[in-house]
Amino acid sequence: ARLTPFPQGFLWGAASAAYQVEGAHDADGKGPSVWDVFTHLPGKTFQGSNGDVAVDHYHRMEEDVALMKEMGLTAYRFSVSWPRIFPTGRGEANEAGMAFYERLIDALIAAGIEPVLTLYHWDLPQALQEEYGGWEDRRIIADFEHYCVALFQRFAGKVKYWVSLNEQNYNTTNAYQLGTHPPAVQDRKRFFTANHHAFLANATVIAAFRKHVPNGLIGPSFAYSPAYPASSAPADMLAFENAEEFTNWWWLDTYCFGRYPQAALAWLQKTGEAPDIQPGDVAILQAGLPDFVGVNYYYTTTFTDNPRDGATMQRINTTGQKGTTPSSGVPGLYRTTPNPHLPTSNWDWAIDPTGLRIALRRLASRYDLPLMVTENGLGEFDKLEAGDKVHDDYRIDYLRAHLQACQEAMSDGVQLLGYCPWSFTDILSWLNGYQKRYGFVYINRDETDAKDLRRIRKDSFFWYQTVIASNGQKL
Ligand code: GCO
Repeated sequence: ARLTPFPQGFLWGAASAAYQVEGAHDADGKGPSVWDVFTHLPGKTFQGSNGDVAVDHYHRMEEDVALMKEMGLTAYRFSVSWPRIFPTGRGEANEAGMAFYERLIDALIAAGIEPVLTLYHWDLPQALQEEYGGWEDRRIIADFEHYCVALFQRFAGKVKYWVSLNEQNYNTTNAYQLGTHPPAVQDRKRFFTANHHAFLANATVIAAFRKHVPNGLIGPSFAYSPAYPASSAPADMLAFENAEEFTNWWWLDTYCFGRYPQAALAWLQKTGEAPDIQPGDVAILQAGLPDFVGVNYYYTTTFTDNPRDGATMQRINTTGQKGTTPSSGVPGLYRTTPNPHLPTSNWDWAIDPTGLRIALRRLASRYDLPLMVTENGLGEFDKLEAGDKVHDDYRIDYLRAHLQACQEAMSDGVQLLGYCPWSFTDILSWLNGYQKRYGFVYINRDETDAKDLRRIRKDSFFWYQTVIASNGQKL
C-alpha cells in the first residue's frame, strides 16, 4: 500500500512530566504537591521510590536540551509544576519557578525545538488538597484558572502548543476508584464529582486561553485505550459499547462536544453516582472546546460481559511480573479480559500498533479535530552494558511499528500534528520506581540510590535521530 509521507513541519517530539523528571522538590520556593507527600507515605510506591531528586532535570536542563538538539527533536512536551509557580496553590506567582520554565522554553526555542507545554500533569499543590479537597470542590476551578492565566500571560508569545489536563481519566481512576494515586480514595460518587470539576476547569481555562493566547492551540491529553470486544457475541458487543462509552467517551465527548454521553449519564443517574450538574455547567463546557486532542496511546483493552455480581475495579500490576494483572470492570456493564491475539510487555500491557491506527481514526472521525500523539512508548527493564551501551532493540521495534501506524492513519485521512513518544530521558514511573524505563536517554540511577545520574544515549536515541533526519522516511 502506498503511504502518505510525513508532512513537512510534522512535530518530531518526545515527552516528560515535571514530577517524573525535575527533582529539586523544594528548591527556589517550590511548595509540596500531593505527589511529594504521597510518595513518602509507607508502601505506596515500588521500594518507596519518589521524585525528590528524580533525574534532576531541574539542575541539568541545559545538558538535557543539548541532547534533544543532538537527537534532532523538533518538539518537546513537558509539564509545569503548579506548586513551583504557586507554592500554596494561588496568590502571588513565585518568580523563581517562572524563571526556570522561561529558561527551559528559551533554550528549546534557541535549539529549534517547539515547546509543547502541559499545564497539569497531576502535581496538585498539597495546600489545595488540604484546604478544600482539591478536585472535589468547585473552588478548584478558579484556582486552576488563576494558575493557567499566569502562564498564558507569561508565555503567550513563545509557546504555541498547550496541553490542558494530562490523562484526567487515568489519574482520577487511580485516585478515586483504585486508590493508587493521591488522595487514594475508592468511591465512585467522589470519582464522578472530581471529574466534573476537572471538566469545568478544563473548559474554563480553554475559554481564557482564547483571550490570552489567540494564536495558540490547546487541547487535553487523553489516555486512550480503544476498546475491543472479546467476541462477536451480542453480550460482548454490548460490553464493548458500554466500555467505550464509560471509559473513553465519558471524557472525550465532554471535552469535544461539551456534554456527557447519553447512555452512561442515564445509567449513573439511576445508580446515584452521576455528578451534580448545576445550571450553567453545560454552557461552561461548551464555551471551552479544544483545538486538538492529545492522544496518549499505550495499549488496547478487550472487554467481555460482566454479570451483576462480577468483577469491580482492581489494583493495577506494579510488580513487573507478567500475568499478574487481575481483570477489572463494572458489574452489569463490562469487564476486561486478556486478548489472545496480542503479546504483552513485562507490565502486562498489550502491544498493539494496529490499535493506534484504530485509535487515531476513531477519534478523528468522531470529533473531526486534528490529533497529536502526546505519548506512546514502551516501559521496560533496560540493561546498561559495558562501555555505556543500552541495546533497546525492543523499544525501537515498538516505536517503529507505532510510527508506521501513525503513517497509516494519516493515509486514512487523519490530521496528525506530531508524535511525542514517552519519554525523552528515563523518568520516575509514578508507582513503579526507576526500574520501568521509557527513555531514549538512560539515566544512571536506581530506586533509592541517585548515583551519578549520568546521561547515556540508548540505541533508540540513534535510531530516532535517523528517523527525524529523514522526516520519517527511514523508519
Ligand atoms: C508510568 C506511566 C507514566 C505515564 C505518564 C502519563 O509508568 O508511571 O507510564 O509514565 O505514562 O505520566 O501521562
